[in-house]
Amino acid sequence: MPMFLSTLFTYIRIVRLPIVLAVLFVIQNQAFTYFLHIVPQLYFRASVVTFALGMLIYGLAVLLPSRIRLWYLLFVSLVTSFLFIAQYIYYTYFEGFFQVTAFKYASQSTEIAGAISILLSPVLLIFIVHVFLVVFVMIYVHKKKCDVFGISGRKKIITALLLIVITVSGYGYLIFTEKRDWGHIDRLYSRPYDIDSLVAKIGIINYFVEDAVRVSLRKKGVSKKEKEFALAWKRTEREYPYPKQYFGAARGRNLILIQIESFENAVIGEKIRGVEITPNLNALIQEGLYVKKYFAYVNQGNTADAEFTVLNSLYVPPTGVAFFDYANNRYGALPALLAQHGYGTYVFHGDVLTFWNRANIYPKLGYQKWFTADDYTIPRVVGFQGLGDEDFFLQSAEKIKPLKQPFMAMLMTLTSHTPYRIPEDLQKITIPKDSNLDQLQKDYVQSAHYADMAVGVFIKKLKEMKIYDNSLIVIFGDHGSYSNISSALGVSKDIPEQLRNHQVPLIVVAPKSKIKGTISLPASHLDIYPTVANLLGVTPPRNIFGKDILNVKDSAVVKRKVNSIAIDAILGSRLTYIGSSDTIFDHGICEETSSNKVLPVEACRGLYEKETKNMRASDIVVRGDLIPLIQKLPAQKAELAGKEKKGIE
Ligand code: GP9
Ligand code: MN
Repeated sequence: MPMFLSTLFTYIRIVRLPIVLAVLFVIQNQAFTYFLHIVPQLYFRASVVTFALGMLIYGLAVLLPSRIRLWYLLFVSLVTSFLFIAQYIYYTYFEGFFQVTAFKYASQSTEIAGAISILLSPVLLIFIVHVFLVVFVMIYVHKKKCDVFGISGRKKIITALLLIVITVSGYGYLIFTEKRDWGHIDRLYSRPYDIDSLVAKIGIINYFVEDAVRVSLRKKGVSKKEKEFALAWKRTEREYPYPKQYFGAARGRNLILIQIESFENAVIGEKIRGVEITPNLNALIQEGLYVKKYFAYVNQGNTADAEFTVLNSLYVPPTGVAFFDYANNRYGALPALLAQHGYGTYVFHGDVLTFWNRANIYPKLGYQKWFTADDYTIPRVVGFQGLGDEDFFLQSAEKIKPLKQPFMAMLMTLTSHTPYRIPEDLQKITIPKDSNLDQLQKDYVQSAHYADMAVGVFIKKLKEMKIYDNSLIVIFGDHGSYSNISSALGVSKDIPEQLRNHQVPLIVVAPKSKIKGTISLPASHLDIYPTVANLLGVTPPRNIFGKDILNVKDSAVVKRKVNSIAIDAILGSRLTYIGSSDTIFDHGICEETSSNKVLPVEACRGLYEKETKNMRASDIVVRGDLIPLIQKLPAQKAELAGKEKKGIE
């Protein structure tokens, strides 16, 4: 045998236990993905990256002093074994992955404890086998008084270099494939969407490491000063004029929230060659209440941010994704409040439960049951994730039919998701050849028209099921379409540019009630919770940061810059503030909202400070997990009965 080969074999023999453990590590990860049916099944990529991690954590043993090498391997094996098993059981139970932030509540996980015996499966043995192997080697070494590694000097350096090469190549391969597939690596770390897909790519233990790193890097907790600030801000809050308008106007009704994907206000009321793009929503607007200056408040988490803000009336944090980073906070969300008032609380969405980490946060928001991808069949593939809105609504209606009333149902559509392409036979709008719309905008209009049709089908079903008249129906878009549709259709010119692409409709229908008309006060996702609670005759807790739009005279909507606390624009009912690029208040522009007349910037200082404080307090509450503390504040004092009652125009 040539010299270099024999050296190589000797070398492999020396480091064989860590290599065997690293290979086992890869097999265990494959088994994890396979038995839990995690899709997509990217076995090769996950194996390369898992091997890189396996070599790193087990290979390190070779570099350690001989007396602790095996003990180190035993320790690492026990840790990986624990993580595999814990994640396996957790996923089987919750359909999601355990997050590092949930450790603080580990002692309270009585829910899962009772079910553990049912969740134990022979598959779990695969995740322990390496511990037995290390123990066996330990006994063998002890008996034979030999050293399985016997490595020193130059070989240690080679080993260290080799470990670096393997690790860098493994993770390098991951980065390469990610860039090739998506053009960037944001989906791996800063913007992971679906944890199933992430785990499929990097393996479960890599995911756990990533999650731990993310948590440790994130600014956590709040200072005493910050806490005092948030509490003081909340204490200054005044109750709305009493008696409140429309309090209990929809008391005892079901609450049906319909969140339409990427649905912009720009298409509402618009026609193409005389054909309405949204005939069904236009009809609902006639029947109910329409908030015409309504804005989505989302950051990196898109749909999930809309859910977060609508259900909590909290700002999404300036960085990261609340559904990931604060999934284990304590909330006082709308579903939880309604559950306390005897409502059954349900959410319906055609995507998998791991998307946006919904599996972990839904129970914390107070949902009692969720219907997701597994609960639907896809008769034909339509648009994003395959489940067309019409099928989604038809199947959801069947699930709603037997529910005990009153219930809260949140339904979130999928079809009008980018890239907005739907099958040709479903494209029912004839767009003229000489239209100024580009292809993306044309596709968008078609998918918006389709989504509108699907809502119409659902409303018809609700009527047939005799649920419609006893419901409060709230329809809104989750966020903009990022297609510049509003400028293409030439609408929303009176809205500051910074907010134009974030304008979505808000329609509230309570059939056969006095809840009707158009509201011109600016409003946002933050305001649905308090407004709906008022209509249902339920007093919201103090942890909300939005306003009841039926009970305020003035209001404002803030647009923050992406991933920042800096204010881009504030649209107030009286004043509008446009932020400058250097984010210095004085460098911004202050205008009168009604006339666009430029005023001295000082005129906007009060508005700017109030909104900044409100956002800051909300951010502190989220970061510091302070909702229970806020809820302990004494009840608000009602302001004296307002003489002037601002009604619906
Ligand atoms: C994912 C779906 C779309 O489940 O709600 O999310 P988005 O990409 O808009 O955030
Ligand atoms: Mn969305």
